[in-house]
Amino acid sequence: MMENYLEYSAEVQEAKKANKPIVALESTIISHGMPYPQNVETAKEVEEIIRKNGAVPATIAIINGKIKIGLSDEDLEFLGTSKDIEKASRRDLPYLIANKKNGATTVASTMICAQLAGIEVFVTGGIGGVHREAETTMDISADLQELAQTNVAVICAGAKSILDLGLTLEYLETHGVPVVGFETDALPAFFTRTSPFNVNYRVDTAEEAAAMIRTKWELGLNGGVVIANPIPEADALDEAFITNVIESALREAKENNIEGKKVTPFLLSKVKELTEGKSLIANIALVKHNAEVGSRIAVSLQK
Ligand code: PSU
Ligand code: MN
Repeated sequence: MMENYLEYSAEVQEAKKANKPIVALESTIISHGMPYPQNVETAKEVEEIIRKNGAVPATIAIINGKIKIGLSDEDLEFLGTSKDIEKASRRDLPYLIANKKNGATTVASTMICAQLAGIEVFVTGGIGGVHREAETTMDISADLQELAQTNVAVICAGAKSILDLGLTLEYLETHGVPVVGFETDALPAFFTRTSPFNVNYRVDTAEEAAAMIRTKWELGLNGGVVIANPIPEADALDEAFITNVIESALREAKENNIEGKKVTPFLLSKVKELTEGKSLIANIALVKHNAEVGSRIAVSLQK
């Protein structure tokens, strides 16, 4: 049954047969997170980093109604250039797949597809979370609900402070999702290595991270683990600068009555515009760093 929905690249198919470590990658970051051509270039470089670290990359997207696990260069080019790729989260999957449409997968839907494909590790930039003023808008990313129930470890650089990071941690705690710092005690905030919050636990090696992830699932504690890996020092942005930028982006979103799934892309593109490209450089650097750490964790989990 599932074979009707899933389509593996030859590389991923081969890796599955040989029991090699596989790392899932999302595609919203390609279609909606970065401009062309940096989006496609970064996607390819990230895949290469994963290969160099002993794992096999599986970038995930919905193409012509198929859940593709592992993409060709043509697929990446298509996702990076086409204007009508839907942002596909959990609720969007059935419609897009039944109607043979195209969709770029978010953290939530990439986790779903990774689990369907038997992939345990997923590398991305930042996760969605509880938005500021969610107490009235109820805007909480489906990513958090997915982390509550789907058995995939997500390696990220924390979450952007366009969100309410405190409420995001509270939500994850309620749902039993451990937030683990990789070589850090502070919760990283995407562009910065720290935030006013701490992670729940700290690990200093890929082996420690893998042991904790394996233990969670062996105990039958379903759901994900967030591995928060701070942006490299040299690429981090100035905290006061990025705070100002984010405040302006939030103000503009409010003035324009942006809501629903448009909120996050709107804020991300405003941040990009207001930082004049600095955020893009930081974004690329942190994703590459996450790919390195994530593949080491995937290799360790496979042992
Ligand atoms: N945060 C980022 N970059 C991103 C996203 C979030 O810093 O690219 C994307 C991810 O795909 C994430 C999605 O899963 O946005 C969350 O969207 P929403 O808040 O609508 O759930
Ligand atoms: Mn939302």
